[in-house]
Amino acid sequence: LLSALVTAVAATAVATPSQAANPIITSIYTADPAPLVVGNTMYIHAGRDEAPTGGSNFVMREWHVLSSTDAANWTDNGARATIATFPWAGADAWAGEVEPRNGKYYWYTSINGNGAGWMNIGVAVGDSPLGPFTDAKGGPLISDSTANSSGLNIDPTVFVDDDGQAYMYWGGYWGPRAVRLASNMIDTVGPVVTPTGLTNYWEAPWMFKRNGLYYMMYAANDTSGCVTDSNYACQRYATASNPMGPWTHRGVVLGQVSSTTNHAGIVEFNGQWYIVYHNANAPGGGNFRRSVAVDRLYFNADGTIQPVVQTTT
Ligand code: FUB
Repeated sequence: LLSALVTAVAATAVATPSQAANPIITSIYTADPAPLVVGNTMYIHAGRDEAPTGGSNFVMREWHVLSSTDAANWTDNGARATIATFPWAGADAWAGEVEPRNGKYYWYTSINGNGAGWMNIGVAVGDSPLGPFTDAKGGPLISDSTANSSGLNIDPTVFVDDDGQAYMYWGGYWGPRAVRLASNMIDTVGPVVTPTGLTNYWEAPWMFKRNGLYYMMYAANDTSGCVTDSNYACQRYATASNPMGPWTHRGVVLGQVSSTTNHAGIVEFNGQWYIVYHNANAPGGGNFRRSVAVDRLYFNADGTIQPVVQTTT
């Protein structure tokens, strides 16, 4: 009887995992994950890496939606948006994030403007986290001609505050940028500004709020506590009492991963916090053949974040 009881308890423990085996999907390569919780499901909107073995450039033409109801068992729901979703776009299905509002799901993403500047930010809209998604604006939300020219228009993160005001942060290589969004979620309001305090910012911002405090996580590639080789990146974070900053740098959340790029999102799901990121750990993986990983994230009592322990199996 005792051994039967032990077996039953063990089976129960196995049946209720809350931690994925990493990488979570190995049938394709996936990158730039953006987690979103809707009801009892965690969705991850991610680009698909299609570079050949040994490739030295990004080949990205579509975005997939991954989903799970337990953060351990993941389904690839296929390509739910592609470059063709944006009739004005030409290439480069780079990073993005889906933000819900008023029963709609807005997918902000980085994409080549097919002659209208190198990288632009487009926005598609759908009725569910799985889409289908269609171009919401008929052209870029942010393009080279509408932002300052000191960096790339990539990696948008969008956050809707409790009062309904929406904010978008983005930017790669030479500094972050921020702007307010209109309630229709497809127009900007006011000037594009350069937020302060995001120490050693490189790319890939991710904004969220916890216990009234605003958090900004972002990729940095300095060798002052971030990485030992500046071809790689870590994830630093900052906090603020105002969604437009100023920000106060707090430290490194996620150290160097096995891919040169480091791009992550943070989400609360079923009462636990998770960090979703990518690495090169899948069989045949590499810097342009990345795979999404999920790990637990822990906060200290004062709101600071404990460094992530990367699980690789
Ligand atoms: O996936 C293309 C680019 O690599 C993203 O825009 C960056 O964040 C980096 O992950």
